[in-house]
Amino acid sequence: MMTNQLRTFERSQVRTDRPRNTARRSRAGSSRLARWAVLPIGAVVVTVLAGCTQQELQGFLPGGPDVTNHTEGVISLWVNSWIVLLVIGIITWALTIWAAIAYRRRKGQTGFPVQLRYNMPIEFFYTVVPFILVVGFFAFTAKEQTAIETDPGDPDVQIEVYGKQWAWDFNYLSDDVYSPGVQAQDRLGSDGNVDPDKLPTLYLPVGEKVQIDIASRDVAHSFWIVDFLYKKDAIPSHPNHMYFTPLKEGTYAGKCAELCGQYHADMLFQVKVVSPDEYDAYIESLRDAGQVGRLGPELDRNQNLPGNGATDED
Ligand SMILES: [Cu+2]
Repeated sequence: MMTNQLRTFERSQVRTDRPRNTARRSRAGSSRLARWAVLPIGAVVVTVLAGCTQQELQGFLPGGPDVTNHTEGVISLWVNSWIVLLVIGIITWALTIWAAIAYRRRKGQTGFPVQLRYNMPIEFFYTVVPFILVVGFFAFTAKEQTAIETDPGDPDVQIEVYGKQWAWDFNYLSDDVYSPGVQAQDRLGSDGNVDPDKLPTLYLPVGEKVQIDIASRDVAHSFWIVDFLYKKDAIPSHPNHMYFTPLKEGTYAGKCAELCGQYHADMLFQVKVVSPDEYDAYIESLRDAGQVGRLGPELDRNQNLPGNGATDED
C-alpha cells in the first residue's frame, strides 16, 4: 500500500519535473536534424547501389536471373522480401533507439516514468502491419511456388533421376538411354581432390522444356542444382517432379540436400546445359556405349516397399 502511494507520488513528480517547452524544443531540433540527415544518407544510398555487383543485386544468391525460366522470379521474391524487411527493420531500430534516448531518465527523476497503456492507434498499428506483412509474404510466396510447381505439360525432354546411397542414376526416358552414377569419393583426380568431370553428369538441352521425375532407391535424398535455386526431395516410392526450361549454357554444381547417411557429402553431381545438337550427340554416345533402357525400380533396395512397382519377376 505504502509502496503504491509512493509510486503515484513519484510519477506525479516525474510529470511536473519536466518543463513543457523542452518537448517542443526537442521536436523542432529533431526535424532540423532529419532535414540535415536526408542529404548524406541519400548520397550514401545512391553510391552504394551504383557500385553493386550482379551478385549483390541478387541478394548473394548463386546463379543469376537467366539460368532457368524460374530463377528470375525466385531472385525477385528474395530481394524484394529483404528490401521490405530492411525498411521495417530500420524503422523499428530507429524508433527503439529514439525511445531509449528521448525517454531516458534525466537528472533528478526517480521511480517509474509515466506508463503508456491502451493506446488504440499504436496497438492497432502494430497488429495490422505484421498482419499485412504475413499475408503479403504468403501471397507472393504462394504465387511464385505455383508458377514453379505447375506442370506445363508436353515436356521436350523427360528425365528420371534416382538418388541412391551415394550417387545418382539418370534415365533419359524420352530417348530410352541411361547413365549410372558413382559416388564422388571414388572419383578423385591426381591431386586427391574430387574431379568434377568424373562426377555423375546430367545433360540438359538449352531452351527446351524439361521434366525431371525424382525417385530414390533407398532413403530420402534431395536433388539440388544449386544455381537453379530449387531442390526437391527424392523419397522412396513417392515420385516427385521438377519442371523448368534451362536458359543458359554452362556447367552447374549439384548435390544432395538431405542428410542421407555417412557419405551424404559424396552425393555430388554436375549438370551440363548444352545446345540441342550437343545434347543429341551425348544421347547417341550413351546409345553407342550400350546404355539403352532404364535403371528402374528393380534396383531399389527395399523390394517389398508398397508402390515401388516391382513385380515378382524383378
Ligand atoms: Cu543423399
